[in-house]
Amino acid sequence: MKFDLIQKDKATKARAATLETDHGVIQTPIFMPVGTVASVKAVHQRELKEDINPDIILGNTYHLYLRPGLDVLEKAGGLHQFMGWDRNILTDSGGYQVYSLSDNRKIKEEGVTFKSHIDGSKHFFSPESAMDIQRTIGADIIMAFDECTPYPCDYDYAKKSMHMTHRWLDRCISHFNSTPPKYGYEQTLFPIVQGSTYKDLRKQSAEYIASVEAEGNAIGGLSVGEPAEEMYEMSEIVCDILPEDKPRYLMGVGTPINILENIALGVDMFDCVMPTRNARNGMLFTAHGTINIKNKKWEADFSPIDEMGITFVDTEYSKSYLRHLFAANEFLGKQIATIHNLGFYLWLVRTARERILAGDFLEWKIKMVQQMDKRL
Ligand code: PRF
Repeated sequence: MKFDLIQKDKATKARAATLETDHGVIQTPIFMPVGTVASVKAVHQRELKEDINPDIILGNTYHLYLRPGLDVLEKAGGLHQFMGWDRNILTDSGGYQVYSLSDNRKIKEEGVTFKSHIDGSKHFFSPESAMDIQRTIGADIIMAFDECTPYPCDYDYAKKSMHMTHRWLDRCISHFNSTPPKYGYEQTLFPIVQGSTYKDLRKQSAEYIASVEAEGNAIGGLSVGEPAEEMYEMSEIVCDILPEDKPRYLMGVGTPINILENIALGVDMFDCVMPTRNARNGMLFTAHGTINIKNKKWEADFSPIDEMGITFVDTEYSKSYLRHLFAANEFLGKQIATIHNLGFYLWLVRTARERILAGDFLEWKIKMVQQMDKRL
């Protein structure tokens, strides 16, 4: 993997860069649409590629391991082939989804036992198996196996958990290095900083993660219920320690405002279910605030969904029509809303990049944050 820092913003810590893997170039800052079960929910590949146009999407080890399972993925020749996506894929390691979705999970030094949320069957993930599974899924960027602590989390637990995540990282690295990629292209492992909302732990964890000299680094354990200000404070401490010449990925973040604030602190990569999940519930993100399209006020509003027209759905359909689709519980409503939201998120990070390159990112960010902090 190759990372080129192209421009550092003068007024903030924002950066514009490019990241290159065997599946192509990723221009950063980037937002990665979430495709948990080998599908970015409600979006066809053609719309994803041509209309939304991200350089990379995300998949989940936990879900893909349970269904369709590794046999099918391996026979397909990996996830890219299986789902018809020839650009980059990043997979999360499974730990986080085990904690949030499965029943009866038990976390031990050796690994985590859990019951499938699908059929209750029992499974075990370890740092080693998380590497093997992600090798088989075939993502370009794979994540270390970590524990994401809940919020709030007492200091002693956060500290113990962070040290275990570091020991798990050592196991991930040695196992990863001793197993070759399966499909002929390179895979890259990103370690994850933890440490809850404690400054000293965050600092210690970022120093440890930096010391292993991976090709890219991630920040976990944030956006789990803490106030946004606390997230920004932790993100800043960590970004200031992580190496400048490697990409920084903030996991599971967030709202459009969270994304701009974290870009300003030096984060390059983001993912979140918010644009897709909220779309399916009728919530639209726009440059002028959020819209609940189910609201009666849109009943006879025949103006376009979004005057900006970032994707074709924005001007092809009216607010009134989209509201009707939601009222009638039509699949198409969810599809339109998802394309709109992902189109907007990708526009946001692309424009952030343009503003960084043009040298007026801060002014633009301040204006956008103020504008977007509204309900329409
Ligand atoms: N760890 C992993 N995946 C994650 C997180 C984490 O801490 C988060 C936290 N926001 C989202 N996804 N492995």
